Amino acid sequence: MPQDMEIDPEVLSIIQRAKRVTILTGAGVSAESGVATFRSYKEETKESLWSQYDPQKMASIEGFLKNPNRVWQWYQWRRSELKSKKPNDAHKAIAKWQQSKDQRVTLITQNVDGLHQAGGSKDVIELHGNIWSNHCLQCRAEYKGNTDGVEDVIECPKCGGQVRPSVVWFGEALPEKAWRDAESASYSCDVFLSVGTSSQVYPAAGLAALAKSQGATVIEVNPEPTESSVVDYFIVGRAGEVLINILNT
Ligand code: BJW
Ligand code: ZN
Repeated sequence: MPQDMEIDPEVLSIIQRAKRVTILTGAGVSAESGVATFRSYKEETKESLWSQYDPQKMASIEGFLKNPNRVWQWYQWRRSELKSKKPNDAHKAIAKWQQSKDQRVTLITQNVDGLHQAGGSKDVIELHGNIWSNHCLQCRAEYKGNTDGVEDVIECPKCGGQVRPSVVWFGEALPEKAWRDAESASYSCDVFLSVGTSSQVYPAAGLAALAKSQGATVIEVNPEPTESSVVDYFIVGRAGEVLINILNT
């Protein structure tokens, strides 16, 4: 989608009239920063994480308990990949939008990469945790030590348990406060904008339906059709280009 392409004026008008906008982002928002998605589309499929790694082995407590070092090393590799990544137009456009005086814009992300914060967003609701934090599996204490270059799982200094990345794996509950805030922002918005997510992973994927049940208009931004069945308007395009267009129109 070219930068100067017009988005359907009807959709733009709905977005502009909204007092409260809730944005849910997924891996597609970081794709333009060079971060691999989980279930990428078309030509990028080969590079997506789940096409190369088994989510059961890498992103579940069972996988971690079976082979903690393998999982730890995978996250260390992803951290080292992420170190050079910079926020892109999508992250920056959302951060700018959040500063609007006329609209209340709440950002919910499934991403763990911290790029929204690096792009200037504040009060980011992180549903799946943050890859830069670690905590003890046993006593849950945050581990604040430096993990740069650490190849094997660290022992918790408090209880001797295993230290793990503070992300949400399959089968695990989402952080309570983040989920509460996400539900309340979805309940109370006029427009729910779902950007760069395949809408396959629950409970995050259910927020759009929650918003719709309370009368919000659900708008999706994605270069590809998704699993979501509650979308009122679909904007085909990359996150950065579309969000800049929305903001500048
Ligand atoms: C672009 C673009 C560009 C490309 N611009 N777009 C039914 C109901 C409820 C739950 C379940 C259910 N069925 C099964 C479940 C369980 C499970 C689940 O949903 N599984 C499905 C896969 C079927 N859910 C869970 O297990 C969750 N927990 C849970 O349910 O707990 C229950 C419980 C309650 C109480 C006590 C105990 C338990 C937890 C889910 C955790 C997900 N974790 C991961 C890994 C995080 C850590 C890590 O990074 O390693 O989170 S999985 C992975 O998927 C990651 C993502 O946040 C998440 C979502 O992916 P996302 O963001 O949508 O990315 P992709 O790759 O799928 O899509 C990218 C999109 O971008 C594509 O559409 C592209 O087209 C697009 N794109 N370029 C815009 N430039
Ligand atoms: Zn501990």
